[in-house]
Amino acid sequence: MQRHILVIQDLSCLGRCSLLAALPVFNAAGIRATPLPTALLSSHTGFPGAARRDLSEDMAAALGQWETLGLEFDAIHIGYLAGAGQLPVIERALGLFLGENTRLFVDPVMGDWGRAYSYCDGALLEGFRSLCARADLILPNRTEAALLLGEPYSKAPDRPEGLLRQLKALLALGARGAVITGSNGQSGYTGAVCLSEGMLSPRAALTAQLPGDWPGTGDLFAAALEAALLKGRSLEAACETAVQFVARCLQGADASAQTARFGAPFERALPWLALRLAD
Ligand code: PXL
Repeated sequence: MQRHILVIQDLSCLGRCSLLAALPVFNAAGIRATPLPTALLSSHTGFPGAARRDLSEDMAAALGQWETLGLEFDAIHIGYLAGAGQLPVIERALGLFLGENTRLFVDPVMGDWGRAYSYCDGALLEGFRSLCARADLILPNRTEAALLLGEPYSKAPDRPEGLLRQLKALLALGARGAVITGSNGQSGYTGAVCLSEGMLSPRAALTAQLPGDWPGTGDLFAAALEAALLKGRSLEAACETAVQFVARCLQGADASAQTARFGAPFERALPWLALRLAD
């Protein structure tokens, strides 16, 4: 049976992040992906002057129709929300579609490089904390992990003990698995560390840090990792595939700020991912 995922995050028209990145990745892996857009933006927020519309009402209307259609999902991904005001409609979506065999993936999109995005307030942080507590897997970056744990963001080079402690603390919040992504930009490496209830020890998947400040790499990473999990791979193997996929998206790409802000040229790495995740 073809796998089916409900992808709840924004549609940003320019900048190849969120839905624009996630849907092709799932599709290349042979997974059916149904979007529930949380917001419509003319571009991601790294461009000045992005026009932004909160789609809460449209989400409720879509759920009203979908409720009558007997839909089933193997997984639900929750990413960028328009704000804490959307938590009730997210709850409704989970009430309708989070079945016993549905995996919940939460990417608590709240900030990057040590700074919370301006739309992230205490209510959204609390909302993401409780969503994370119910998740099968959460995928915070280093900034978001610190926010979830109520810790200051550390600019110091990554230390394995520190990341392990954070992974364990994230599982203590209630999540059954956690992946911390990204790097502090100083070590020359980037990638992810993961731990789940079923693993004896944490695992790291690393790659050389490539130049450029690319929006959407977290969304590409999350989609590739979730696709691999839905294709039956272990968390450790899925992490490795997702790290390699993002590296292949960026290898040799023009990393000038003028180009990179339009997002990673992931299209050329999709055939590799499709082969890697073929049945
Ligand atoms: O990739 C995360 C993300 C998602 N959605 C919007 C964003 C960003 C990061 O800046 O601006 C609208």
